[in-house]
Amino acid sequence: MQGSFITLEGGEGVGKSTNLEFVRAHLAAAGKPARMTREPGGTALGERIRGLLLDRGETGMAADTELLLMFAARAQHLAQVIRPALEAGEWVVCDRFTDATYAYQGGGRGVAAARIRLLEQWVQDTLRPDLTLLLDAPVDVGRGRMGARGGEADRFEREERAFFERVRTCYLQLARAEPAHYRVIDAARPLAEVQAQLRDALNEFLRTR
Ligand code: Z5A
Repeated sequence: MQGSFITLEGGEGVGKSTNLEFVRAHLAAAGKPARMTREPGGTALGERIRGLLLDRGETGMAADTELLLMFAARAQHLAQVIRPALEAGEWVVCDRFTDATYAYQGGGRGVAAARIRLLEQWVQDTLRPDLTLLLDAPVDVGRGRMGARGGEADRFEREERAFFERVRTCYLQLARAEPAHYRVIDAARPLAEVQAQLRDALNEFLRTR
């Protein structure tokens, strides 16, 4: 029996890292222990590619190079982790996946969606997430939280505000285009309320499995 594939998406500072453990624990309590992973990364090679992608020192990276590196890491992740787990009947929860490519490389950088779709079909074939939890918050809320969290900004976090507005718009368009596969979570709410929305979305999904 094939497992289920859930992804967590959203702009910077919306609370993906904060809520991953909540999602893991909720699924485990429902009898569906999940393999937790992330993109870019999730494998030793993928984490090395992630290092290149986030490195602030990589100042001249072309948008197509960035796109191809995202899919190179994803191809490895699918071959080594995601497909074997799903085929073994496991549940997989991934912090970001191909929607992030549409949002950041497509919306943010302006790469044509057709180019992304081509790579998506090549690398994933028919594999798509069964459920995407899109954590959505106004850009200033996410940026404010990141500022409060501190630490050095990576290559993406240094982008200007308009970049993140385009990212958010693109995510919301993806969710509107395929409402059956997305749950949009109002991530601007206090944490307890965000987690109540996540619990409802997960319970609704669990009922279908
Ligand atoms: N990227 C891409 O371009 N293309 C792709 O295909 C893929 C990725 C897969 C790395 O991702 C970068 O890769 C990412 C897009 C690009 N760059 N950006 N931006 P990442 O997921 O590692 O990086 P991130 O988006 O910057 O995640 P993050 O920095 O870890 O943010 P987060 O996980 O969404 O937020 P958080 O750390 O959980 O929360 C931020 C702070 O807010 C923290 O202090 C929390 O305690 C606080 N918080 C969280 N929720 C709340 C609520 N509800 N109320 C109040 N405070 C809260």
